[in-house]
Amino acid sequence: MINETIRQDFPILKEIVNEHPVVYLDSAATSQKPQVVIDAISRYYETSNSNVHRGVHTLGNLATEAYEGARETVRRFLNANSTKEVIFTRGTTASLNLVAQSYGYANVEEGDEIVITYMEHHSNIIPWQQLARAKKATLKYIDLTPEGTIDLEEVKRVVTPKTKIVAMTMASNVLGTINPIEEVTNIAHANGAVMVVDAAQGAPHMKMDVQSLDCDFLAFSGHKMAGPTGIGVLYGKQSLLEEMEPVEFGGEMIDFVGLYESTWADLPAKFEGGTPIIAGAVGLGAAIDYLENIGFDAIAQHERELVQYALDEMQKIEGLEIYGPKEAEKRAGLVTFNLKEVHPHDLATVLDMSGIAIRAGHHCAQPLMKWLDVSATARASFYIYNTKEDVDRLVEGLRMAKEYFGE
Ligand code: 7TS
Repeated sequence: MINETIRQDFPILKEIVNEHPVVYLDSAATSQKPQVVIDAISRYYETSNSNVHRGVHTLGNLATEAYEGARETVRRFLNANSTKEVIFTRGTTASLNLVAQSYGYANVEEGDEIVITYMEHHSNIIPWQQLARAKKATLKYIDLTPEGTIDLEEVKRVVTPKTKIVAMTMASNVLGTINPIEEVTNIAHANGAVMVVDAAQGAPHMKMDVQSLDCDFLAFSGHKMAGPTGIGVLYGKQSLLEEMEPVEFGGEMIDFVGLYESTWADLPAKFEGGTPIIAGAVGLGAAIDYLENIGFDAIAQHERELVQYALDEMQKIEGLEIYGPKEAEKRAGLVTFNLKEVHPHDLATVLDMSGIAIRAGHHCAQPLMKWLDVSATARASFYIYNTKEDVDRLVEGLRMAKEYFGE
């Protein structure tokens, strides 16, 4: 169960910010890291650091074991069939770009369609815009219901036999909405399209199962799930990855290099050109172990309770508008809002004076801001270490800000 002891695992939560104990409510941007993850990275550098896959000396073997062990941990977390389906990348953005540049460029042709939604993060929009432009394909958007959810009838209307790729976020980093990925995947497949899942806001909060989702690709970042920055994952079905071309060429990813042409290594090395992110993978493996030890059901339950409490308390503040579904069950652990007449940047600055860290801006989702008809919003996002007291501090801070701005 989630309790006070979890907070003790995160050294940064003891920091004082502007003379107040920090209240960190920006985990959707990046989560904090528990001591076990920090230690796993230090221990790797202290005891096993070397380059991987060189297979001659002992440290090299230890580093390879640590790196490939982390890949097995990710495979288990995703319930993927094989570690060949787990590609380490720099993060969600790199993973999605890899799919667009490799699978997309080889399979999308003039007149084809790529389908996304209005609630995507820029990193699940721009790679597809670029691909559509290069291939003279059409980029189409699935509209949202007024409460900011996906309606499967709308998905069926927009996805057609011309659609080659459907790309959708598992959970919105602004609305919080959790999307029906399995059902959308079925619609994509019925039309002969592949399904790409942006799990940046899913993987930190819920158990993944790529086999039951049946998605073709799935991307996530380590740093949003208690792991370090600079490491992420692209899951892809083996049959698709086998036929795809690499996008980064150099060391590690080759089989044979001739003067004028070369052949590629087997999966997953084919997509991991250059010295890989070894310490990052080790840290991600430790983070997954840590989260699994708490249990993803307990994590989801804790976040639902916090979001419900936050929704209830925040709705009592006059002039405060909350975006996205109003029921906690439909949401990941975040609340996005605006306080009437107060710019979210000013709000975030005033809260920071009390040690409360929230995010303000367009959250890398400008098309969604347009859909919401706002230029920016404020967002409080929760993770395993947040408590009802944090929500109370936020609500108190919002009330103070309201007074401060004379509302
Ligand atoms: N997709 C979603 C849904 C995201 O929320 C983010 C990051 C990304 C992709 C990109 O992940 P990256 O690790 O490659 O950067 N979202 C946020 C956010 O909401 N605030 O800062 C980053």
